[in-house]
Formats: sequence, structure tokens, C-alpha cells
Amino acid sequence: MEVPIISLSNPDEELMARAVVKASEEWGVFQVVNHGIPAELIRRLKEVGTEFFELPEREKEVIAKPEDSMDVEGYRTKFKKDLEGRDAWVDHLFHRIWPPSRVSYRFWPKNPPEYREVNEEYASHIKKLSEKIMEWLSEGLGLRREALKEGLGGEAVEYLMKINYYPPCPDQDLVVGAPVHTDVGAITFLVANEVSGLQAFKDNQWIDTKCTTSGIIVIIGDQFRRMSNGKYKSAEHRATMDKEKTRISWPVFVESSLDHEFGPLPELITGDDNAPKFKPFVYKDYKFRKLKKLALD
Ligand SMILES: O=C(O)CCC(=O)C(=O)O
Repeated sequence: MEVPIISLSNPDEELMARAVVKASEEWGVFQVVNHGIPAELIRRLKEVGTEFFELPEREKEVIAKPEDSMDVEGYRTKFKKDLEGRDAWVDHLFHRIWPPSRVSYRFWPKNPPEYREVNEEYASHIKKLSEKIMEWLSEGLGLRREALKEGLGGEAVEYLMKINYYPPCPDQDLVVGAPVHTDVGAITFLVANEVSGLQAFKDNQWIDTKCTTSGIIVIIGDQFRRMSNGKYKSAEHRATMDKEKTRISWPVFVESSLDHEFGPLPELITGDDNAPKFKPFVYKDYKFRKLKKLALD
């Protein structure tokens, strides 16, 4: 069993759309290749991110997440701080890349100097790819192409870059890179370095994803599961660590703004057979409840 791989260079758009819809219904995770984002740009994205993480700690701390911040943006080291408990062995950086009104450059690395240009270019490509996939997913629900994007807040939809840096871990029993979870947002686009580790749960087994150099893993999150009234699956996944090599991944989380209310799209709730399966939530309340493991249904 393999995570579906979908080529987006097929001249038959309907065929690609159907493959994306089927993978989202059955797996909630798939890989896209030939997606139009230049391989060289993805290579540079990985290069500038890796260079940042290889800087001395004090240089990375310049863009640390402030202690009192309620937001996720900034650099955080769990590796250094949680060595005792060994419950996490990962450093990470979060910063928004879209929309411009939500971008705070104070959390973007200044070093290497090309970091900003590369990430801005990647943001515009990922947004295009994401909107195309959202259109297909909307049509897969029998709705207008714009339905999911509009339901998520239209031009206010946010794109959040994260870099996970997992140093080699000699004892796999003590820690996991990313524990089992589903993504809280709508949809995630992930690239990683050459070290594999991302696994998806399907039919009671963990399946390794084989991320090719310029392939992009797409993961459906909770917002699209709920907005589609359960037609699309939010994929359970986790990341393992390597004994000898550093693994780095770059997920971009696509999500609504925090004050946005989301739930099953009203256009889907027609007739007795289509009762809503989920309650609507304001996104920040949903995130809080999920983080605190409080009831969501
Ligand atoms: O590193 C990975 O491949 C997965 C990361 C992940 O799931 C996350 O950061 O939420």
C-alpha cells in the first residue's frame, strides 16, 4: 500500500481533479508531482532553511518566539530545553507567508540574506497550487469552484510556514519527531530533505511516505474534513526520527484566520440525508479545545 502519487501535468484536468478528490476521500494524504513549482525553487527553499538552522543558537534566538506570545510565530528549541524529559526532540520555526497583512518579517531569518526572497516566491507558488486543489475539492463536493476557499475566508486565508528540524536520535524508543496527530487547519503542503520519516495511518497500519526531491505531500486537515461534512478525511500522521541523520521538513499550513467560524458548508446541508455531522466553531476556539484535548463534537 502506498500513499497516492498524482501527477499534475496531465492535460486532462478532470482526471487530475478526480484523483485528488479520491485520494482526499480515501486517504486524506497524497503526493503531487509535476506540480509546476520549479524544482530549483524547492531546492533553494530547503537550502536557506537548512542554513538558518545550522547557525549558532544565539543567532537563531534573535527571532525566538517571545515568552509571552499567544501566537505560534518565531523560533523555538525543544531539543535544547526538553533534554531532561526527552518528550520532544525537535526545533522549529513558524512564520506566516501570506496574506501580506499577516506577515511579520521580524520572525523571518535575516541570515541567509536570500531567505526572504526565496520564501516570498515559494509563497506565491504554494498559494496558486493550493487554490487549484481547493477548486477541485470544491467540485468534488458538487459545489462551485470557489466554495471551499470562500468558506475558509476568501482572501483572508492564511499560509503558515513551519520548519521542523529533527536532529539524529540514537534512541528511537524515547522520542518521536512529531507525535500522531491530524492537522488542525484546512490543508497542508509539505516538503522534506532527503531523510524520510513522515508516516500516514491507513487501515490500521503506518505507511511511509516516499517524498521525492521535488514532490509535495498534501495533507487534508480538520477544517476541510468538517467543512466537507466528513467527505474528506483528515489524515492521521506522525514523523519518526533517524538514528544518524538530521531530518528537516517544511510544512505550509493553510488555515482560516483565528476569528473565522467554520463548519459543514451550508450548501452541503440539504435534505434529511445530509444532516451536519459537525458543530461550527470559531477557529481559535477549535484550536484551543484541540490543544487542551477537550470535546469537539
Ligand atoms: O516532519 C514531518 O514530516 C511532519 C511534521 C508535522 O506533522 C507537523 O509539523 O505538524
